[in-house]
Amino acid sequence: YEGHDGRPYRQRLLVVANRLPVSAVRRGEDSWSLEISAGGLVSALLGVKDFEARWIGWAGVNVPDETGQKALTKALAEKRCIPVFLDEEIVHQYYNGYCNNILWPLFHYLGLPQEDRLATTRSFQSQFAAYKKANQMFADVVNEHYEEGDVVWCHDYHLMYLPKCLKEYNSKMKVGWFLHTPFPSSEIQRTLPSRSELLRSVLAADLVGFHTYDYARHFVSACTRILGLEGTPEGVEDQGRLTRVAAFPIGIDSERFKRALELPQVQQHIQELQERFAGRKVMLGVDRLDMIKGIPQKILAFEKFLEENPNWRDKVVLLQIAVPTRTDVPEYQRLTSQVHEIVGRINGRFGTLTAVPIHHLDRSLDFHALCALYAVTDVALVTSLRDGMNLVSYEFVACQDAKKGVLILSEFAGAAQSLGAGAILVNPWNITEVAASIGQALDMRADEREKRHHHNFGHVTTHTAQEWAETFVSELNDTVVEAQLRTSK
Ligand code: ADQ
Repeated sequence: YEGHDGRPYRQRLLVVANRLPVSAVRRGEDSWSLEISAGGLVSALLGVKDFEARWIGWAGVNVPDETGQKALTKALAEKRCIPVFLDEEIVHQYYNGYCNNILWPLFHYLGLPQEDRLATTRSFQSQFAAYKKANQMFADVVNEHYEEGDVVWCHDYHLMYLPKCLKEYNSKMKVGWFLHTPFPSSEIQRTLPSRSELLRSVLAADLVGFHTYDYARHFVSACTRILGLEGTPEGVEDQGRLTRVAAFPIGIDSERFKRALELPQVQQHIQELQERFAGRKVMLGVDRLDMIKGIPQKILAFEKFLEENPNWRDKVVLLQIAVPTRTDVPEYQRLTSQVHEIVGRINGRFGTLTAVPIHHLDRSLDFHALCALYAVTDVALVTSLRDGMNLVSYEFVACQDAKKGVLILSEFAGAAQSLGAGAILVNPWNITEVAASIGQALDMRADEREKRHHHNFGHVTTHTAQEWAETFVSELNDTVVEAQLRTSK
């Protein structure tokens, strides 16, 4: 294999995630069009030095027929992607059920299903069986494509059962697993009916990574309390075998944002936005519309701020951009209605014939529009109730080198550990505190803003996504070498 600069790649990196970084649309019986989602994760993994990355995952579409599967596999191969085909029933039970209805809320401290979600708990066993079956299907595809010397990196809560399946195929396979969400306190993990089986499966990996030291510590405590294993400063030991556990905080590709801001069309967009909101301070929220992002709490805090500060009412605007996700789930539908209801009430209460205090958009923005918005913002509001890291806070900072705006950041986002010194940290549940911090941010002196921005900008531009991926992969390689040394001793 050959690298970017003509040197041979040292190794292949098989990146396994629930979703491939492409959207696939069927154009005919045997033709597909593919669009690569150019997110930070993709550029990070493509940029890992000395490794040639290949992706293995679900393409997000149901392809029941063999002709379609063959054609899609061929089209994806050109993008270095390898599909795992999941049928509708498996997707329903594994993805909508076990992943999104059980693990996602649990890992964000929202607990196991109650009330209407309880119906799903009754089918818990079948959902867990589907979860294991789906993970085994991923393992089959990895095993089919694995070549000696490859490094396998599994991603996220969808694939906790995968390390075990892979090691059963080949105990010498180098397997790493990284969790993008928080790992909750062991007291929360204890409530999960399949707690031991999942922990043991993850422990089959050689390296287990989290965004923060706290999540890693929670994982080690869960293994000691629930499985009775020994936790060491390096990880978890089971009968002489060590699974290394550590924190690898993710970052973004900050150069991509810098380059975008220099484009004439983005500059033009920035100017239009500045004219549109002239005379008003711009506050911004960008989130997937998910319970964990604390959107209703954020909007209520903004209402409280307007209530207590009449002088600001016509001088500030909140732009809340919320991409709808999991729209077929009743809880998410309720959240959307709740947010619309609150926004409508506040706009009715504080709006005038010419201006409203909140612009709420239920949609995704393209990358350039997002960069322009970040650049014109005076205060960004990230009020997640829990969040593994939160990359929106990083993206905002990366686009603020000219303006040096203020970041209000939830203490329950992983990013609070890295951007805490530059941001105003808040408890998102305390609406009075968030309202006060909005006032503090809007009134902050330029020298103070500059100092805070300087701290955060330095962090975001040095701890990049590429550095994150490289550190994880090289540590995974070292882990395996160490383990081999141990056994040969
Ligand atoms: P997410 O929960 O999706 O990721 P986040 O880290 O903030 O949260 O990333 C969201 C991404 O989507 C950002 O790149 C953002 O620009 C984009 N996005 C969000 N709303 C958008 C909109 N309206 N229009 C366009 N783009 C939008 C999960 C975890 C996080 C963790 C990441 C990475 O929940 O905690 O930081 O994975 O590990």
